[in-house]
Amino acid sequence: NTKDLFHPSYGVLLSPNVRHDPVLTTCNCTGLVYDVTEFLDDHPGGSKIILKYAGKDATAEYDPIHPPDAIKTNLPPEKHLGRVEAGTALQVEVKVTDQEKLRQERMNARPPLSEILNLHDFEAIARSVMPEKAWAYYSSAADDEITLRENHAAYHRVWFRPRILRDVTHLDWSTTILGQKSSMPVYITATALGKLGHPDGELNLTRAAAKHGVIQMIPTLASCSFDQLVDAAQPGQQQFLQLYVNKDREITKKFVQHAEKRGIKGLFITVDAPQLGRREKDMRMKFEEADPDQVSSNDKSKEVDRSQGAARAISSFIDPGLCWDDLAWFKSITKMPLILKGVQCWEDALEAYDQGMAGVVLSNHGGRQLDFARSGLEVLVEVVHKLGEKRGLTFPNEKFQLFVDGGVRRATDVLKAIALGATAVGIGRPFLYAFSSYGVEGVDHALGILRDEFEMSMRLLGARNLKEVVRDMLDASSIHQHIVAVPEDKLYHSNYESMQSVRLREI
Ligand code: 173
Repeated sequence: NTKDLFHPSYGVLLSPNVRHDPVLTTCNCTGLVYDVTEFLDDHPGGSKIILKYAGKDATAEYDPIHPPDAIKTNLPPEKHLGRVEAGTALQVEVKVTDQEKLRQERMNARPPLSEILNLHDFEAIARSVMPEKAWAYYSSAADDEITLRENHAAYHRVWFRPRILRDVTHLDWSTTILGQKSSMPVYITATALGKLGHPDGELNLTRAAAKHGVIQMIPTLASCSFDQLVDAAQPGQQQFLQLYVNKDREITKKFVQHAEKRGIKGLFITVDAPQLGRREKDMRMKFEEADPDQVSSNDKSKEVDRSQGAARAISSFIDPGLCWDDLAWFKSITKMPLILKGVQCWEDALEAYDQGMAGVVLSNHGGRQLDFARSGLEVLVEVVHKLGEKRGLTFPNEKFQLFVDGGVRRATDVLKAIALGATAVGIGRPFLYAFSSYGVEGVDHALGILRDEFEMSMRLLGARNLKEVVRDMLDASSIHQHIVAVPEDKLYHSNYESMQSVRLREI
């Protein structure tokens, strides 16, 4: 009896791919029903949210924040109650709000991709066309978002010293990252919950990365399952894995060894998130907040405070006890190159080198962790200097590779990091914005823009390949000055037309 399956105390219906169908007002009747009664207290996101959807189609809320294999992994087979016959399920009204209708209209008013000229443009469009919750989650950063802004601003304090009269007819900006070929010194860095922005989630990144010969770093908290993303890769396409370390090391061990078997070429262990930063924009969204009237939980201590935002709700498995002593264990369970992601000073970079890591990502997690952490670019300068002084290393270095992420929007930004000694640079949010507004074509276009920018910038810099992008091509003397005053050039300014972001067409 279908009605029993939907008894409000336990039935949760999950049906794939209903979320982005704007005309859908009832549940998809090929859906599956699960008894989650006994799982309630174990749900990392608390029981409230499950009870809110008990007896209803939970797919739309469930899908973006759980990988497809989450049910199989967490719920014993006897709790999989079965499939609902077409037409027999309770018809669950999914109201399309006025706000959602407006969003759809804005989506239809997107300019064609040919009008998207740079990575900033994707951000301007995504802001208007993404679901509000998704925008809040992706764009938010810690506290006052000072580090978020500094990440980009740091690039403005580094200037070029271009060289002239070199034959720049033929150019090559391809490189090798951890021994893997990449068409540019850029990789797609890990960002969680891709399906908040687009039904195909991180698959958009896998597909576009294949086309452009760039490497994708698969996030632990992808909306798509790890295997889905690996399966989607083309022959020869390489992927890295970003790892959040579980308090239960057996789970982590299994995941890491599975990743190695599946051909992952580098393990990026996140070390800057023993607790998630306060992303207030996301928190205010009160992600999936349960309706208090419908909640009948009498054990408040088991509840997760949902006002803490999407990320915090699903991050309780991350081990704040992770420490330097664990690195030997990682070396014992995998042969993949190990990279620490989220190193923020030369002392820790040196320790990582001494402990045999293959590299470090100088990163502050896109400004989403400790506010007033310095930019990766600034940290790069001190790391190159100090590791040279202490261990005689020169960069870029095959054996110990330096990566930077955060605030990168232009090929010129990337080239500054390369000239300072980085092997490659990670770009995250811009690709999320690209697929959230244009799907896989958006990411394809974004990578195409970067390619074009590399071509022009290398030619104008007088560098025919990345080996020729050297420290002497930069003036980075202001990098440690967090505010640089420049005398205002009044004549110049009076002639200067302020820049505009790309705009929606008339609605
Ligand atoms: O930055 C993040 O939002 C992030 O890394 C994360 C961590 C835990 C859960 C979801 C996202």
